[in-house]
Amino acid sequence: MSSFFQEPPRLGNQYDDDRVLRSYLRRYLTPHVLAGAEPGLRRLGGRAAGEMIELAREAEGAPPVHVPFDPWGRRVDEIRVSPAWRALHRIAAEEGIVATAYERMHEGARLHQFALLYLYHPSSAIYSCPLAMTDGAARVLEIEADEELRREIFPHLVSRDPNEMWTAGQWMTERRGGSDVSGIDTVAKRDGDAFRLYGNKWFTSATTSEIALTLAKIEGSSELSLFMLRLRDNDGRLRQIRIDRLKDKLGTRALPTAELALEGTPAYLIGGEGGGVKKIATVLNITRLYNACCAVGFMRRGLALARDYATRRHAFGRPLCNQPLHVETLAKLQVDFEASFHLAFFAAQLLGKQEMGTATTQEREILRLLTPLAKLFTAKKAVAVVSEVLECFGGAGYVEDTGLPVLLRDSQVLTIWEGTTNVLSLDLLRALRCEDALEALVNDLARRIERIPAALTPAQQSVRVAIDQLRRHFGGLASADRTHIEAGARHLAISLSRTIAGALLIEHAGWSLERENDIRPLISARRWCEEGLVRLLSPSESWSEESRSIALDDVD
Ligand code: MFK
Repeated sequence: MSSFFQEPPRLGNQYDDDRVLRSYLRRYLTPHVLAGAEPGLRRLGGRAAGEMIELAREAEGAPPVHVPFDPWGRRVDEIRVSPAWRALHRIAAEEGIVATAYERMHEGARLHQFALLYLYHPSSAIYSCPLAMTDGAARVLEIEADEELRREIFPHLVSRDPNEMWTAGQWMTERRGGSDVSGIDTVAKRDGDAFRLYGNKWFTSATTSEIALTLAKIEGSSELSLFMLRLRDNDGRLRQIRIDRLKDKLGTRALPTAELALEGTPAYLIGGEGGGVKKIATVLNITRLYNACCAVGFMRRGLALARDYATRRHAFGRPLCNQPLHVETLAKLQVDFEASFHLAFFAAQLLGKQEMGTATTQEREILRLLTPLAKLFTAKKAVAVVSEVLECFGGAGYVEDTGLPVLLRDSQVLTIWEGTTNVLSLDLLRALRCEDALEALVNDLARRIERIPAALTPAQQSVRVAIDQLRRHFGGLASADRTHIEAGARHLAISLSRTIAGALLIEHAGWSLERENDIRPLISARRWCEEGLVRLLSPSESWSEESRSIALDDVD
């Protein structure tokens, strides 16, 4: 009998082991704030490498079940979830994953919260999804809801008590689509001071939540308005909601996602009639940044596992960590991860400032641009990085009970959920309509790379050239037609993201070299910029009959 077996990868404390996170927090949180935050970060870093991994595995292994009827034929539409899923809710509340952002004890509250989310997410079986929507709902209620509703609902959304904390859904998607929400058919009929909603929702994640935000047209109006639904009665039963079925998804299997019908569900109008898309955009902008944070969380988890494994796995007579090509592969993944990390956490910082009322006009404009960019760029990178991580494990990366394939299946949702890459590239064009936004951004980037260590001069030059190219390209768009502009939007979005990440990496590398005497951020910054930052298509390149002829060759 063969005695050969492979050593599994092991995880240490996910806070203590994370050089990139710790360096970033040291830089941007005051020593006093960091000292207050660290015990919680360290505790969660331990839980994320221990009990949460087991809970996530259990929750994945016991996906939610829809029970439409009770034994006597009465319609109940219960969704049964595993005890492990409920335990992940408890941990989220205890660790203040949502609450931290709303306690607003200091300007770095969002940054602190994103650090918690980043540690929590990869071990949460995507409980991070209900939390994202809960956070978005808390913010929209804070801004838009009347005093009474806010007093009743808001404290539950931001509670640290697992028994008091509620989660929220965000139910926009209907049969006609999740991207083009103008096709929403749900109708809101007046019922005294409140409303009742009638319609079908095609993707409703977190169907076990207590509340949901949704869009509907008030009877007689063609405009969408924003509504809040109280989903359950005092016995926890759904109120006038029929669940048709749970979705059978590629990943996110522990998360209940349903198709359902609103059959006169009581609803509260939020923020007055009309303007529904604009109001729910507040939720989307928060969930999109959660998406970015979760994407970097997955990348970091994949790397932590692959790095540890590289020290244990021997092939061709030596460990993987002594094999040059394997080391090169891990180094490239680290660079991609660091670039993504900086994009996501820069956005978190700006969001925190905006919420504290300390952001400048320019910072608010930058945040508006950065939100779709951080979402789309990190999501694409997460799929690529995690896919490569699986390859680092060879066949083991393709075997379910190693716990590795779930990382890839779950990463794929990040490119789709809350706006696909293309929808977000088009949202970038919407954000760029504010004429000063791009200028605010490139001026900010130029300032960040003014003072740098000599070793980064070529990287600095790459960012400067990229900024010039972006400025010129953007100037040229003024005379281009809409078809050409849209066709080139993804290239523009990726080029902007790469350039922003380049500037942020350079800036942090300078700080880290000076203050931490650490050369590693400099290596990442240099390598990132060497890869090339900008690939823009001229308007004539980006839309042509040539593209059409190969894109649609079977159907044209
Ligand atoms: C985690 C596990 C999940 C499990 C599986 C889930 C699978 C996926 C399920 C899904 O279906 S997820 C899909 C979720 N859907 C989205 O994320 C929506 C994507 N679509 C968009 O974002 C569209 O761009 C949008 C709906 C916003 C387009 O709608 P409109 O009505 O054509 O937008 P319009 O007219 O340009 O903008 C209306 C207003 O909102 C404008 O303001 P003004 O009235 O003042 O001009 C816009 O500026 C504003 N606006 C739009 N997007 C904004 C925004 N403001 C701030 N931030 C934004 N992001």
